[in-house]
Amino acid sequence: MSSDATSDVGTQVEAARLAALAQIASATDAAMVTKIGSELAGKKSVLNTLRASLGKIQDAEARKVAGQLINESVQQVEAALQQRTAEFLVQERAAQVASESLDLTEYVTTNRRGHSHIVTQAMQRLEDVFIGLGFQVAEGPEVETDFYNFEALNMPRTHPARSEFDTMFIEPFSSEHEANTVLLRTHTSPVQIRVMQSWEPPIYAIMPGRVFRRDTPDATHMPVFHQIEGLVIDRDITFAHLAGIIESFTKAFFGNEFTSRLRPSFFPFTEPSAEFDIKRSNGDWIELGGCGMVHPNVLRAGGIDPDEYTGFAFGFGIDRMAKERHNVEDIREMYTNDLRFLRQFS
Ligand code: FA5
Repeated sequence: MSSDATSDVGTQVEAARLAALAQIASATDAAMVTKIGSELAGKKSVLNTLRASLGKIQDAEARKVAGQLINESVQQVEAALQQRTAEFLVQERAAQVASESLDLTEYVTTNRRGHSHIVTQAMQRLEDVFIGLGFQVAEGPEVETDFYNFEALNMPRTHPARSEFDTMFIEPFSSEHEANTVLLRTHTSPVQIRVMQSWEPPIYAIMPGRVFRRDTPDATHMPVFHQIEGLVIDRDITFAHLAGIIESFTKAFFGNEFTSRLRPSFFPFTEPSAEFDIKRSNGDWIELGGCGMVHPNVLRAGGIDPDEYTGFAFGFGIDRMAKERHNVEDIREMYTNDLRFLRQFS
């Protein structure tokens, strides 16, 4: 066959090569490239079937050239298939990584500053108010002895007032203590004794802290709650000083629309004793704590001469103060650790 046959085969190879490359270029994903791969470069592909027409070329040299042209074209198509597949794999991997990536900036944009718990805030505010009135802050242990929690506070073993404090006892740590004499303090009043024993009068002290009672939780009670104790020991201290401090404190802590009253009551460690109530101008009276003039027996237990010094003491429930200040319905809400509730008080 003539050079016509040669150029005919050459034209067809060139057309098949270009068509294959165009098809590869227009593939839209790796799966499609795989699918068209065998059609374009496999045994039954147009290019390979053109090998059958090589026999029509009589000139050996021309046949060889045409055969090489087919080989080169098949190689080119195979290379284009490989390259296209690699491109798609890179693209698909990038898309997968992008879709699976975690947008950590979300944490940054929604991050908030934490804040103290509503009861801690109340405690800090109470400290601020009393420090402003000239008081110093003292602390005592949560695990106490019978002596500090009861005995020194004028409640000897058989005193009926002990039953008002539903006490949690602790196994003594050492033989130094008898059974049923180590306990979780039921109030902050034992710190009064510790302060009197270690400070010289005049004493103007507040003693905040956690206290424990076997109380069933309800809207106004928790088995673990907080109190702030106050103690003033000086010369010529009278009940009028106590009433004055309580009213100043009420206005400073709760605001000017609140007022306080003292109602006669009984505590073994104070005489006379009173209950301290507060009221918002349009609300009901709420009991916040007890107070009174320090009993002479308590002064003696603290090493202070009752003929030389007098004093007053008070003990308020901090949780109830926080509850009233923020109009919280139920004291238990403050301890469920529900962030939606707690975040209201930042
Ligand atoms: C006392 O604990 C006396 N130590 C207070 C005191 C101190 C009187 C100094 C005189 C001189 P009482 O048991 O009433 O008193 O408790 C005082 C306050 O603690 C209560 O008025 C109340 O506000 C709060 N409180 C008592 N029990 C609970 C409880 N279970 N949960 C939350 N708050 C309580």
